[in-house]
Amino acid sequence: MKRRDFINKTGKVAVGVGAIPLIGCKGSGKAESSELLDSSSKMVDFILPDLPYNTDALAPNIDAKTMGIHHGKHHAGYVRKLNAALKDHDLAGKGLEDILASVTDSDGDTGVRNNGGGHYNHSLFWKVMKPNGSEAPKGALAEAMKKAFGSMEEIKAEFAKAAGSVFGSGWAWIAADSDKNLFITSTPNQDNPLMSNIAEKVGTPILGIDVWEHAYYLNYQNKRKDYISNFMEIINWDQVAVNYDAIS
Ligand code: MN3
Repeated sequence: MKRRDFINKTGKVAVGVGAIPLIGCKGSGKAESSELLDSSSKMVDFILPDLPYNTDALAPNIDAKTMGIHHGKHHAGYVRKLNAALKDHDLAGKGLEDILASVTDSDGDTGVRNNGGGHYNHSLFWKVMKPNGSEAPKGALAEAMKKAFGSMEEIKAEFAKAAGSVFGSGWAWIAADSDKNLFITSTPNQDNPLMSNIAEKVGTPILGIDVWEHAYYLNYQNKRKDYISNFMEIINWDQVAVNYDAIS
C-alpha cells in the first residue's frame, strides 16, 4: 500500500469510535485547521488522557507507585515535549496518527518522533490493560489471531518472546497490516509500527507492552520476564478487539 493510502486509512480510523479516545487531543485529528486554533490563534495542544482505572487497580501485576509515576510523570512528559516539539514544525495541527506516519529519522523530526510515539504508545498501553484482564477475544480478532498464529498459547509465547528480546528500551506489538493480517514485532525507544518511514514492519498496533525499565523496575528490578508474564494476565482483550475492529 502506498503511504498516502495508509494515511487516509488511518485517518479514517482516527475519527472512528474505537481509535480516537486512545489519543488525548483537544482537537479532533481530522478537524479543519481553523478548529485547531484557539481564540489567540495558537495551535491546540495534545493533552494527557486520564487512566481508565485507579493507579492501584492493576496490582499486584503492576504496582500503584509504578503506575502513578509512569502515567503522571513519564507520559505527561511525552505530551509536554510533543507539544513543544510541534511548535514551528511542519506536522503541527495534524492528528497524531498522521504525524507518526509522516515522521522520518531526520534530526529535525527527533522530538516529534520520540514524544509523539511516547504519547501514542502510552495512550494505547493504559487501555489494553484492565484489572484481572478479560477473556480471550471472539469474533473477527479471534479469527485473525487463529489465521496468523494458530492457538492463543502460540500468540502469548511469540509476543512474550518479542518483548523479552527487546535490547534496551522499547515495545513489543501485535499489529495489523493493510490487509488486517496480524503480525508480532518490536520497536526500539518510542517508535511504533505506525511510523511507516522508520518501522521495520508497518501496520496499526492493537496491543503493546512497554518494556522500558521505568514500566517495571520498581517492582520487578531486573526480572523483565516476570513482568511480561504478569502483564499477560491483565490484557484487556475486549479493547484489543475494539482496536482491531476500528481498522478500516
Ligand atoms: Mn513507558
